[in-house]
Amino acid sequence: MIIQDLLLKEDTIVAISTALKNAPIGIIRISGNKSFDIISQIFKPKNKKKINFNKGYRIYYGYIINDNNEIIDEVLVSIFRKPYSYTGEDMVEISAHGNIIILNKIVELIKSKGARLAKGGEFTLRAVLNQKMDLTQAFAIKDIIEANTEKQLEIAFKNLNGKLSNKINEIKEKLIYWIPWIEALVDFPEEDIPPIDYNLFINDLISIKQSIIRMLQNYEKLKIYKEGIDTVIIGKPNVGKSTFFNYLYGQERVITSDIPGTTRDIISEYINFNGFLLKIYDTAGFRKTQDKIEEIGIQKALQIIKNAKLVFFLTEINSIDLNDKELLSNLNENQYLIIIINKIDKIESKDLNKAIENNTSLIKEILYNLNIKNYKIIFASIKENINLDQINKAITEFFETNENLEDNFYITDIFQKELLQEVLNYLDKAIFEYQNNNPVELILVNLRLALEKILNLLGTDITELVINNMLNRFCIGK
Ligand SMILES: Nc1nc2c(ncn2[C@@H]2O[C@H](COP(=O)(O)OP(=O)(O)OP(=O)(O)O)[C@@H](O)[C@H]2O)c(=O)[nH]1
Ligand SMILES: [Mg+2]
Repeated sequence: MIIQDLLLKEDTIVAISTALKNAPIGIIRISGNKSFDIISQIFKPKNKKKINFNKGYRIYYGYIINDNNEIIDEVLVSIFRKPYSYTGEDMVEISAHGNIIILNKIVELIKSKGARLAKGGEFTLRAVLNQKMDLTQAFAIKDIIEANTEKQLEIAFKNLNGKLSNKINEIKEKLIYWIPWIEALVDFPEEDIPPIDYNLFINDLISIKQSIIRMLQNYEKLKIYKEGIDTVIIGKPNVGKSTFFNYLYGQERVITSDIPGTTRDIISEYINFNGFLLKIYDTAGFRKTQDKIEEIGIQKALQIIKNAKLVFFLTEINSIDLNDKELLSNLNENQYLIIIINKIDKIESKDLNKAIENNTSLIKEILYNLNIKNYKIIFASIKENINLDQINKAITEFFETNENLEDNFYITDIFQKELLQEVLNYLDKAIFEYQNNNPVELILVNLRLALEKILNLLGTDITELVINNMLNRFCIGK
């Protein structure tokens, strides 16, 4: 199918919009000029009351019937008249029983009456083409569907409400203020056009640049929320790493035992920690070993440690030694380190304070010698649930101090990121041409290109690039 056909929106499209597995209810959507015609051919109302297509927002109860008058399912049919629908076109939603065989049968029937299967994101593409929303909002809808955490949802809803759109429109307005002015000066030099204050102009470009740079930085921060923050649990054998992994995961995911060297391979899971996503790795205990398999596990662990942003270093109270030191020497200064000195339940309470004091100074000395400055030390018993709240607090603090996202607008997709980078590029070029006293035309060319990318971002200007990004990234039925 060529892009032009998609832009014309002449076809009526159909798709299953709910998950493609059996469920209590499944919804099929139809959008386009033939929607009403098609539904009137395949739907038989239960109470003989015909669908009144002059009225939208109505729901009818009845049966989907095939050409042999056989009932395929008992359904509810909702009618949306253009432009008051998701796509801005005439639309029908059929709520059927959520059985995939039934849903596919209904879709086939609808196709036989002249609709074609929608491409992924095509309903939303039509919504953008019909100006029901702009492209930043379309991507927000995708983000809402795909969000894994509360934080992502919060940002997606802000974007849906137009926060990102407002920001991008601000940039657009600034460019639209200068471009025609400069054009006029170039095209009609003999006319009496007021001269441009180039200081103001350049300042404007610089302020646009700054806000774009901020958006690009936020994109990187946000990635952590989307993809999860790489978190690793390390320590000597038998100190309780896997027990801690299971605690964070919320169930017995990995084997724990009192035999040192229990975990040999790397195990990872995503966990949602109070709205933040962690990608957490359990690793093999670190020690000198003759066991080949164990050694491979240790080498793998050292690789994982390099990439981790958040590190849980576990050790056992009264067992801190040179192995701990050697393992800690693999960390780098960009990592946030939470040291858990585990198994304090093994110490009699009368000796505990003294032990904490001794172990604290031991570990601090090691950290000092390794020049590690940022860390938290927590004495705990994971098995006996002692001081786990302190661990939770330390994780929360990590997110709060490191990845604060205070803005109200965010780009969330690589497609948006790449477009903004291009805008930045053209603005730099425009500034460069000005600073080198080059002809104004050269400034203008770059400003026009920057504006073009901004219009792509908003979906005002729908190019092949925009369409491909929507069709590839969105799921079918949305
Ligand atoms: N007393 C006590 N025992 C604990 C505590 N946490 C874990 N354990 C026990 O310590 C033993 C080792 O725990 P694991 O979680 O398997 O230790 P690990 O660090 O994953 O060990 P490897 O995989 O061999 O490196 C198990 O018997 C646990 O039940 C604790 O807080 N107190
Ligand atoms: Mg283990």
